[in-house]
Amino acid sequence: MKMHYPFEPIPLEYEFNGLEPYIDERTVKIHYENHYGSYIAKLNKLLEPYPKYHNWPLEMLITHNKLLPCEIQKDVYNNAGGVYNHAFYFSMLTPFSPYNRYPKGRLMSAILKCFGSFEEFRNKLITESQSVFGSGYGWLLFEPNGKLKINKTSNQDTDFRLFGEKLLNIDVWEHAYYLQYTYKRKEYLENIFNIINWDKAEKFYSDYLESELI
Ligand code: MN3
Repeated sequence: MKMHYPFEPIPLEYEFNGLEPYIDERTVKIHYENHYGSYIAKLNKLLEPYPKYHNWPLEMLITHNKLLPCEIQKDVYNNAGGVYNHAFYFSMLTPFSPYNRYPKGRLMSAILKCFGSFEEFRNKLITESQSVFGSGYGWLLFEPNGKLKINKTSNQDTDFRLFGEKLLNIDVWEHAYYLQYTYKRKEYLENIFNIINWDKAEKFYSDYLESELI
């Protein structure tokens, strides 16, 4: 995502009702238009009076946040994180297909190697995401040697130490599921496994391995 000011939402690769029954139309629409949309609007508004930063890519607003004027640092950090995390989240979901229930190829091999079974991996990612205190994200990442790692972040933090090595994030802010699942975060997490874009995650992983010749 090498975007810069003025930021725009990434187009959704599915309809608002495309993730049903696992995430309902209303939740996706409000999440995309109002929550994600509001991070974008706020970020643009914050940066508007500062043309010096209009060519900064999104990632840089987060990684080099301390170089920004003090009065906008914190708000830019939070809103740029919100834009980044949501773009990634929405891009890693896809309508249910019986042919996309698991990753294939090298990512699946790595999952089996690191976690023993897909079921074990699934349980670990659900447990880690469920245990986010308050709001945040669960992540599937990989280290430079290709080893998979499950992690979690708070609020709109993004683990940029691992930037470029991310495969998946799961939004566990209440707005991501509360309309449909109320307090049942675990049920949302179990269901989201039906609509993860494993083809895309597989491609990120394979492309990385190819580039590194691991
Ligand atoms: Mn969200």
